Amino acid sequence: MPVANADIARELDRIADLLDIEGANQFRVRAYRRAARIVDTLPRGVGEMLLAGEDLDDLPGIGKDLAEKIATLAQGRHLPMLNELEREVPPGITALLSLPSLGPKRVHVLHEQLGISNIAELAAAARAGKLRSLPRFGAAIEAALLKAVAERAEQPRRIMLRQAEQIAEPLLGRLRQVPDVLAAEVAGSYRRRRETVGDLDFVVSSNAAPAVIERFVHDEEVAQVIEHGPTRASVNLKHNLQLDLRAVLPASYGAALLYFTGSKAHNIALRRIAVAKGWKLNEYGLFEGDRQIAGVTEADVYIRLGLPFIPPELREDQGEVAAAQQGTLPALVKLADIRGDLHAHTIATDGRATLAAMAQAARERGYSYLAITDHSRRLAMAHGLGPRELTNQIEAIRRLNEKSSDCKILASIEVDILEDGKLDLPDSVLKELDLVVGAVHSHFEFPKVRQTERLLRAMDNRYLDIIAHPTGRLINQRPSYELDMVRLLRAAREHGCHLEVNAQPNRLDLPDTFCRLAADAGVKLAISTDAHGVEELAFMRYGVDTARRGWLQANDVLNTRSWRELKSMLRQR
Ligand code: DGT
Ligand code: CA
Ligand code: CA
Repeated sequence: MPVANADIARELDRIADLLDIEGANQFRVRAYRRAARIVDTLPRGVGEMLLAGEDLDDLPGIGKDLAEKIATLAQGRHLPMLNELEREVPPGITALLSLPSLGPKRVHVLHEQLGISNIAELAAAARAGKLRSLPRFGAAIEAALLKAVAERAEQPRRIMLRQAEQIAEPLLGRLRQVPDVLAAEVAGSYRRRRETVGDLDFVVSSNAAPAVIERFVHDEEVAQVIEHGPTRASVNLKHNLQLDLRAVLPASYGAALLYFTGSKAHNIALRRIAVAKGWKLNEYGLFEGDRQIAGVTEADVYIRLGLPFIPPELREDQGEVAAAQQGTLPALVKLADIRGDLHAHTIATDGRATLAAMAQAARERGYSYLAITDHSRRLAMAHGLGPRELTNQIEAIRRLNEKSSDCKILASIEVDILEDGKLDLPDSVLKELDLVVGAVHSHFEFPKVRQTERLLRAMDNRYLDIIAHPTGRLINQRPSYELDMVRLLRAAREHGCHLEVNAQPNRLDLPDTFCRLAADAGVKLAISTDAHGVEELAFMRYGVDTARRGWLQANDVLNTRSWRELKSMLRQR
């Protein structure tokens, strides 16, 4: 149930923005803004207050109507009024708010006077000098907007892999249903499982390419056709993502899949091997003169080049071709190797499911263990557990384990690493737990040395087993805090402490390149979902994707082991 206060506040601010853009009554707009600030600064979670039977309209500045809306949001439900506003206001228009000096009032003017409802229209109007004479604008603002729009155009916009999946998979499903489509796959960075993708690349095998392409460009998801020929199309999807489609004959499908999976650098490395043998490699096949010698499948091409199949996640020209030649490619960890999850929350703090429900979901996934790691008290926004509540939870876990033994629930904690590197619970409490996960949730701004030493200090605590989301980054949202990763890994290795690969799709932390550094440094990693609900246990596969991109093998990963074996690798237990 609990939705974070900050998220509720964001929704309220969005309502205020939309109302303001519409030109609504200023009292009304201000009431929502004020409510957003009040909710954001409450010392306790709105969800918790409601559970305690408190009336939100007792809060100063919040009337009955707003109190009801806040309660609806706190339960994670949609507000009909917000849905209606989203329908009334043109879809691209709120993107304008992300530009400097454009608040709702100026956006309202742009829409009302010039009919501008997206960034492209704004850019055109600015270039034509139409903004400077508008009320609330001027030459300086027009110039600043022109500059901002130009900078934005330069920055490639990349979307997170999970969002890309939600768009690509239904499309791929429909494409595979098209008559004459023999096979279809998403290639590109998507298939290499990069954390973000710049666009989608579809490869299709067919003997009737033109008909397939024709069908595809009329898909419901296609917003605009950029380019359209007999074997290829480039389109913009409604989700503001570009998609490149290539259709080839079955004899070329493997070669095309290989080529469009990339990376470009990997392709170049392969082509060099082909050329050295006097052959030619392109998206149609491997050729000796005019004769095709491979290309029906990818493996076919690799074999002909004298190489084993290289998994897409490794195809970044980071030594994989040499490793393949020497027969030293890693046997990458697989989802099926994972035997448990070492980071999950319940309603005791900011999770959405009960302990029993999480345990049942882990059992259904066939896991041998699940660590319950609710927050420690310092993380007030998640109403963290103090020693007494934690003791109660340990009791509840013990009872649960007595009832059923096939999936062991581990009593654990996501303990806050405080400003000075101390942990937010006394050792006397930590030592009662099966496993201790520690995490930084504050002071992201510390300079590198101070932040690194804070984490090293945390590892000095002999009960700390795993550092969760070690860099603190949120993809497309917040960069990593400054950290000397090499020093951290060396210390982790010395202390026998472990790091996490957090599988939340917007974290993927450790990032792939650091996974590889960690394995090289001899540090074992836990791939954990940080699930805040039963459905999020399924995020495990994103963590595995990241680990595979980091060259990790099952042996590098803690939770590929039985609990017995894992336990012997923890500290002080
Ligand atoms: P992205 O879309 O930025 O996330 O990354 P990719 O890797 O999907 O790149 P994209 O969409 O530009 O191209 C898809 C694949 O096509 C790329 O990974 C390799 C191949 N490719 C594209 N351009 C070239 C090229 O000029 N030479 C070679 N050898 N391959 C290319
Ligand atoms: Ca791509
Ligand atoms: Ca592309």
